[in-house]
Amino acid sequence: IARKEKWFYEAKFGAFIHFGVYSVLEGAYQGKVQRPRYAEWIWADAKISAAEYREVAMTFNPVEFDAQQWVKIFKDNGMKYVVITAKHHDGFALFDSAVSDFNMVDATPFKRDIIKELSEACHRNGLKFGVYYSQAQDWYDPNAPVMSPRRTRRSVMHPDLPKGFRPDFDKYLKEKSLPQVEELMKNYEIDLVWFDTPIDMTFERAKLFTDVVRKHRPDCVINSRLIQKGKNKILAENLELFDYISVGDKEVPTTKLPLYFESPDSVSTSYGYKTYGNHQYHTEVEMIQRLVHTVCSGGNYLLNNGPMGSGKIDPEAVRLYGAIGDWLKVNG
Ligand code: JFZ
Repeated sequence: IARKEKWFYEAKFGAFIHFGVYSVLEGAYQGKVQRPRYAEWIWADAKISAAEYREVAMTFNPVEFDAQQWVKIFKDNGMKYVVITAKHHDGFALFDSAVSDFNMVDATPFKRDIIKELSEACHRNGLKFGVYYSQAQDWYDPNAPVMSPRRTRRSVMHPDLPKGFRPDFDKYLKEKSLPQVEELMKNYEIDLVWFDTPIDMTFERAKLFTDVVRKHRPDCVINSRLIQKGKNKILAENLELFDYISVGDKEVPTTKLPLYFESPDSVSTSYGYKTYGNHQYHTEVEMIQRLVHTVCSGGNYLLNNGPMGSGKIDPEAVRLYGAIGDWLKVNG
């Protein structure tokens, strides 16, 4: 049966990209070095305020960004699809958004629509194009839920909030998250949407996203992190909401799952580009083993790179992708 997910089942290997304002900071802010965590979490971890983070956005000017060149690297090394952070937890949109001006066109000197350029380059080269969208966490919007108050204090991120502020998650969903997902679906050719960290996502809330996606792009593939945590205990009542299962990072499931799966991983210990703190790249042997293990267990391997704030792809990621690509050319 020709199902809409057929291309996804056959893809096996894709490129994940974490790119945003945090790429400029490389895991440190004003001498505060981020230790083990992911560089894309720097706003929360270095206790930056929204006003300060907006200042950082003003320095985000990736003049070396070249969609065609990025796509060539992915394609030459056997990757069949690309998933990029259209909006991560920091609330910054990499696309031209009328819903929030905290976006690439309105809040940075670069003013170009990264999502438009990259989606077009992917399709020109026969790759599928997907967007990561943080549907629940959004540090820029005080109405969005935070992971845990200990990790991410709303009052630190938004020092001007009135005392006793009561966040209204449904207001955030209605005014930002859902309209931005709708913008993405209407204005770009999107083949896959990658939701993440489903804090407080009930079935009813998740259904609103599924409906918006399927209304505009019935063939768009949706991942399980819309509502399920990155674990493999999938609730039967949620199966109608998504098309495939994103398992935990670097994980290969050992139990039979009710749907096709994808395992996300990164070339290093961070997703966003990082040079400070305890930061290490994996070896090419580790990467090839994980790719083989994942694909032989019946899933897709989604391997992340974090481009530099300049827009240049991390040379070490290029080298590791190249090593995998070379291996695939002989053994694939
Ligand atoms: C999430 C994000 O918080 C992170 O910044 C990155 O985007 C990553 C791909 O996704 O982090 C997670 C979420 C779930 C798991 C691990 C990291 N998990 O279930 O193993």
